[in-house]
Amino acid sequence: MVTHKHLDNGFTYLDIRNRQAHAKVSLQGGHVFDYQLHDTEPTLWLSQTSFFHKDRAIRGGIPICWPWFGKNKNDTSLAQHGFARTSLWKLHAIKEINADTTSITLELNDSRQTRTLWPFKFKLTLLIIISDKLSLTLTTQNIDDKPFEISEALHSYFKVKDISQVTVKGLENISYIDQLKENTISRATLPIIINEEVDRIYYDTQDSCTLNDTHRKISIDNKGSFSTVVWNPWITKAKEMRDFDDQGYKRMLCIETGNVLQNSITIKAGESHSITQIISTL
Ligand code: TA6
Repeated sequence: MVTHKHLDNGFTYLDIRNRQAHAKVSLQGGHVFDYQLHDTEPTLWLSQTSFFHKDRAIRGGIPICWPWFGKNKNDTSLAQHGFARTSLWKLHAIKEINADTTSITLELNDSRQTRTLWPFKFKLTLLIIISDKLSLTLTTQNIDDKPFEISEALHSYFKVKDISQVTVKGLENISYIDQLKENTISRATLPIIINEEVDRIYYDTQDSCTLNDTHRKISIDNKGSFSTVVWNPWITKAKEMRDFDDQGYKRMLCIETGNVLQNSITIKAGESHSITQIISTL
């Protein structure tokens, strides 16, 4: 069942329920901001102080970082992570495939406003499949007459019981850029543990990884992605962000499927590229 609902402040969203799961998706930002299997804790983390406002990305769920990840390399005054996550998307299709599976397709097209930020014609499609797994496929179509380069991420916030008990397996022995140490290159031989601020871009990897929590595992599989970003703001950074509740860092970890920095993608005129993240809560 898919119903249109709204928060007390009028923020509207789609409420999706089927035999397997419940999810919430806002057209504002093309943003999945809740997903959970029935009778379990949400798989995605949502800040208790998130804004639900047209000019701000929801803090949590899966923000869409596109057509650039991080700062825009040509104009650092532009909003970090691009404009897709603060744009109003169009609802293209709702398909209740069966009792266990629902798909939602959202679309974002270029406009005069987007072209002032990024001078290209595009069609962006987000296919969200909600079942016992959550799958997001972001497809970029270049409908311009010249190639363009994008960097992108499905910036997923996962909910954990206690960050100090979490490990992430699958990224051992893969080089990463440490965004907290002047982008030095490093690699770890052991699974990731989080006991301080972490902001790492693992690159040239298509590997899946698994978030091991005390009471469950969350596996993250990718298609069309060559970068994985792992982020936890820890204490100080969490306090600095108004839309990030101060204790929230203990209950979340971002594992982001993307194509970032040297893994940026150039799409020729008339061609397209897709990136997929598949989330399984085990
Ligand atoms: O997740 C990686 C990252 O680029 C971090 O450096 C941090 O800035 C995070 O994204 C959140 O960015 P935001 O613009 O949503 O506050």
